[in-house]
Amino acid sequence: MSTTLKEYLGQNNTNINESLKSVIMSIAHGAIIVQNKVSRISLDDISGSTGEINVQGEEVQKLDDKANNIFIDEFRENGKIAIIGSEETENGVILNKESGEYLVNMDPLDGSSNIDVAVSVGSIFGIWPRQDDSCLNDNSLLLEGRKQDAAVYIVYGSSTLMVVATESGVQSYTLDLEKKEFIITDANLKIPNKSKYFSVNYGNWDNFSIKTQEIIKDLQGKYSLRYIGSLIADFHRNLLKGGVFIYPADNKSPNGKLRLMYEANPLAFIIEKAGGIGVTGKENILDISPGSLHQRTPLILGNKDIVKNMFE
Ligand code: P6P
Repeated sequence: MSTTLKEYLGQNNTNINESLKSVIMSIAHGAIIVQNKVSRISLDDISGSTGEINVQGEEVQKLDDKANNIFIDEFRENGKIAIIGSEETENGVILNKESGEYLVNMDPLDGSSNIDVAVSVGSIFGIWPRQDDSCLNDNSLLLEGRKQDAAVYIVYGSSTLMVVATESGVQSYTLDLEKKEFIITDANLKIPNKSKYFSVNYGNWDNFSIKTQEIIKDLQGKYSLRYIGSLIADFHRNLLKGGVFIYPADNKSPNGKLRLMYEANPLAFIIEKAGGIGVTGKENILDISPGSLHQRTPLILGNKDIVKNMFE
């Protein structure tokens, strides 16, 4: 008998309060809508860019915009979210000053530069409890990753998967397209002890520090290289099969490329609950005291035994 996300969250052993459950269900509902858009991108003429440049200085893909609006609408309807930070919006979006209990930082569509070639893309969410009832602004969103109550990502790939991490552990769900329900497929997801892969963009080799080049050379020959160029796809494979994802600081990106609040923090939370670790090379991602909503960070995610030895 297949257990749906709603049924699993309704069980007593999840120690997730009703408001947090409703936020996770809103993400699931938005993901079902986004999955349909992703699968029809060329049929509905929503491929390519809007012609605008976002706060990151990157071309906005039409589906970035749509995914952003779909999730913001879901969270507005939910009523439990006070404010949202998004890769696609320069400032936080205030939704509910009065009854908002949570704040969400999200990358509504990660990897969208790959979407026109049918490579897996994803949505990433960090969910924090609102810290106090004082005024809501961008600074309300800048909380350490360790303070998250939950983190969620969706992979829109050969199947559509949703991974949910809370204090009680990590679960994965697969979307049943006929029933339009997420069905649990792993109730206690853990990163395998043995690593199989390492993921890095060798195209940046000349920009890497000597230390980074030495670290990567040490991985060569021990593990197979897999690099899709879509963070969520590379992360999900390494989480399920064992492996290390490396996007370090380099001469081109001195602070790293990936964003702390809505990429590194949620994924570092998830991998730590699954038995792995997320670091910058100097410190644990989850301990960083954020300075700004779109700040970037070096990001290494993977098996503890490999990642810890890398930078000692
Ligand atoms: P590069 C996609 O554009 C993205 O933001 C992540 O999904 C991915 O991990 C990274 O950039 C890839 O960057 O420099 O290797 O193309």
